[in-house]
Amino acid sequence: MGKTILVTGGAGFIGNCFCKLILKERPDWKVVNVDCMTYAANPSTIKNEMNDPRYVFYREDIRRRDGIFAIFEKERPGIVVNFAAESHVDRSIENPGVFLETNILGTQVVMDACRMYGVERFHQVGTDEVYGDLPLDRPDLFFREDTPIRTSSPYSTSKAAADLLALAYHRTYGLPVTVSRCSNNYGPYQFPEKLIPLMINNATHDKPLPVYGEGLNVRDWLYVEDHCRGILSVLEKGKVGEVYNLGGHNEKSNIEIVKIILKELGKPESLITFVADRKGHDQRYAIDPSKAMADLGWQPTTMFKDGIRLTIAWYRENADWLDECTSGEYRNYYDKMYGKRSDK
Ligand code: NAD
Ligand code: TDX
Repeated sequence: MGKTILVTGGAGFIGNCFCKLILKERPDWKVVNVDCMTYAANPSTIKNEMNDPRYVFYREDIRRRDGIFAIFEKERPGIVVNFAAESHVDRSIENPGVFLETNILGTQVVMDACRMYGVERFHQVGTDEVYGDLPLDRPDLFFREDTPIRTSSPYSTSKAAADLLALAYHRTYGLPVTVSRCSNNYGPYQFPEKLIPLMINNATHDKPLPVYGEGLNVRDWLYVEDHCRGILSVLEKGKVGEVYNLGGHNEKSNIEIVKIILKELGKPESLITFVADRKGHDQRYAIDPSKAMADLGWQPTTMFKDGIRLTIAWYRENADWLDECTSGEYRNYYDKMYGKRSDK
């Protein structure tokens, strides 16, 4: 057996894709997934991996020091990748506390375990949202690794704090840390609170598509497997103490995305409803990925037009998975977030 890699948040959208990638492409690695299964995790997401003898799952919360240390004591991972987080900006605006607890203090617990047991690498999965936003009328500007941190939401602030704490653990304690900051991901298994799966789900059921503001905000979309390959490149070729931006120059406004989804599903644009804007809504995200490309030889391979078709097809073929996510708590969430959100 080769390496043991411990992944936190491996039952979520990106962490699960990463576990699947490692199991497929690193046949002598063992994968330990630590996830407390919040609302964002659907047990069906990990059901195939559960049968793999190279995969172990622990239902544990990264905020629980005793539980996390006990897993490290037993598994002795060589590599740790921290995906676990509260990840939805709108929820952070409603309830910031849990974002600070999981995203900052949870990261601290995982890094303390790394220090105690010794690891070859701790990798922190970060976001481009830590750089704030770019103006819509300056298409020449991009986020670089040395762009100042300037956060907008409680979510991005908690992620920035976690990045900085990880880099501080490197400098202060010599923990072998790397950080990646990625743009918006899309693909199978994304929880339908995020733009693309929410719009696919609503359009499929002929429900209104709630576009915030005028739909002109721009996001830089990356297919989830390309992100996971980027993280693997950082683990295998990246330099300790460094930050790597991951993105694919794939900027689209929200309204463009919504129209592409409607067209692909054969649904009318009359389903689009413009609703009250998100508080503090970031205008534009756009990554300059040239450092990762030059230093790691990484680059995205999935074109948006192919990735979005694959994604829509996956949601159509996995209606049961989507139904599992949208039963129960989701309905309360949806009513609270969108029920009283006035039309513009
Ligand atoms: P997600 O919400 O789909 O999944 C998060 C997972 O973490 C869930 O399985 C959840 O159960 C688990 N989790 C949450 N709190 C936990 C805790 N206290 N202890 C243990 N497990 C816990 O999120 P995602 O979209 O897969 O994002 C994964 C990571 O990537 C996050 O750190 C996020 O900030 C970052 N990121 C996401 C995007 C994106 O577009 N989705 C882009 C850049 C970076
Ligand atoms: O119903 C909606 N209507 C709408 O217009 C939703 C859910 C979103 N939007 C807009 C807001 C954003 O401009 O779509 C854009 C994308 O929104 P989200 O999917 O919520 O993503 P975003 O806020 O950009 O953050 C995402 O990318 C960076 C992830 O959720 C983060 O975890 C990641 O760090």
